[in-house]
Amino acid sequence: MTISPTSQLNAFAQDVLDGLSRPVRQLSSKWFYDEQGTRLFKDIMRCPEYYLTEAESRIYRQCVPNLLDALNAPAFDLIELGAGDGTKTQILIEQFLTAGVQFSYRPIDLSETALSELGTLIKLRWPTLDFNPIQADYFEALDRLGAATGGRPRLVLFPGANIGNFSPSEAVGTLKRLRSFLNPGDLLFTGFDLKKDPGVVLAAYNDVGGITAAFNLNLLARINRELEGDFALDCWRHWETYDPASGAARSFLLPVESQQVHLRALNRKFSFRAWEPIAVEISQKYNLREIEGMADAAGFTFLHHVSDDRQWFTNSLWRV
Ligand code: AVJ
Repeated sequence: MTISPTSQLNAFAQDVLDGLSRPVRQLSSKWFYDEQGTRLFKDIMRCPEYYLTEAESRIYRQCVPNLLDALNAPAFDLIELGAGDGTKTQILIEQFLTAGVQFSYRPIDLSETALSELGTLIKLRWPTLDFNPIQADYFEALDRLGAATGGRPRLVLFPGANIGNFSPSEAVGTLKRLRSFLNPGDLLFTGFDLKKDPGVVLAAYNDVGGITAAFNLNLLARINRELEGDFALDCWRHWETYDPASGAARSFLLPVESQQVHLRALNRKFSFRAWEPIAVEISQKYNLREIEGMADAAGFTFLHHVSDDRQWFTNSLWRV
């Protein structure tokens, strides 16, 4: 099942219109992941500065006994919110299979590119695995999955600090809503990036190779491609900030000179003053205590954290 391309295009167009019409312009980071954006994000994951992927992989190599213990069932459904190319998830799948538990795998992602690559990989490596990807928004997908699980508990993975793309209050709202789709006994295993040396965080979103800059600028390129825009890409710069008090890393796109942008497909023009920012992404960092508070605020029971040795990243296990 996939959403029809037109409804996705309309959602994108609507979001761009709304975001660019605000007093402080804003574009949602969820639109980063078209074909080029998906490729650029894979390059980010290989940047030496981008520590998150490796940290979570190390956690995935050691957490499976904890997960199986908490599940305490011979069979379960593995649901993944924002699966991407599933490289890390394969570490878990391998171990689940070795442990001899029965499970289905339902990765959810907005990126068609990521899901089709993931599908190719899974079918090659584990042809008999019960695998069924859903290309949609998290909640649209959960809605389609419905409540019936035949008594099998669900293990929901929310990996990669994807939750960091919400502000703390939006994150609690999202987690509450997520909980409303789950049954008592279901588990949620969420990746959170932790507060740390601000220099380390800033470098991760400001790599010297300029991959993150290209990734962010691709959003304007996507608007040019899909909405017939004429953003003068050479005039835009990537700017990253990190506030160690709130834990918010933020990305902005800034025009070095004033310009008018015409989105022909929408028949709309937008004027930008020089250096007038578009806010494009928040990557929120937390500490362990804040995460436990979020579990509580969202109505989950906190079980435990699995963190990497440096305490740079944690995956937190909660039960409904
Ligand atoms: C995929 C949301 C986890 O915020 O760290 C990486 C996306 N943006 N570099 C993050 C991202 C710039 C990433 N997440």
